[in-house]
Amino acid sequence: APEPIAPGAVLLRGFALDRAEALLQAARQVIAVAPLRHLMTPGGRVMSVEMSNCGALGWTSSRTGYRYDQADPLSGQPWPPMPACFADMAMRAAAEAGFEGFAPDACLINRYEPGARLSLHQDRDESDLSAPIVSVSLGLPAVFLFGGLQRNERPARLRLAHGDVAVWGGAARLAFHGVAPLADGDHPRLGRQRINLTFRRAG
Ligand code: MD5
Ligand code: FE
Repeated sequence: APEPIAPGAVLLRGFALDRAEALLQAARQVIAVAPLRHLMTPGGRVMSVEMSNCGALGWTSSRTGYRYDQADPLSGQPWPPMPACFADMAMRAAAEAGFEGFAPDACLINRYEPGARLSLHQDRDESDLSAPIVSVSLGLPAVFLFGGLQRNERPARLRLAHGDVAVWGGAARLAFHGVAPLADGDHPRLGRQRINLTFRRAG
């Protein structure tokens, strides 16, 4: 059953469990073409999370800023197409959370090793902020930090485990959020890592 996290935000515990193998296999095919890499922030720091993308648009960061791009800057080629099982999962999860007709054009793949983190930020590089964001957690559990509309609000902590899907829309769409440094562990399927698939309507 969908668990409300906050206005606009819903947690679907285990929603992706029965499709996790298909998602991981498809992710492996994407990153064989568009490898995971550590991006640079505009401030000049190397991100601890490794990223890649699939779909028409991909999120990247460099000294120049954050942006969505049709091409992988590493290869100059378009990002790999979004696998059907990815788009299908995202659409079904969004519908379960009350967002009918979600059609993502961008999927960011984030890979966390123990110690990797994502500092508090807002997702605001997308042109249509009325579309939700769907995120799928795979592998080691993470402590997700869910804040308010202002950076200085102390964030709530939410454990996200293998197979959990969160849908962030409405009032939560612009909430500050992040991921605490990943605790070490050994996931039976994925070992010492967490993979997060983040589906967005970017263009
Ligand atoms: C992650 N990734 O676990 C998260 C999942 C990112 C990112 O934050 O930008 O790559 S997406 C979580 C999210 C998105 C939009 C709004 C909110 C959370 N929120 O309101 O908390 O790797
Ligand atoms: Fe984010």
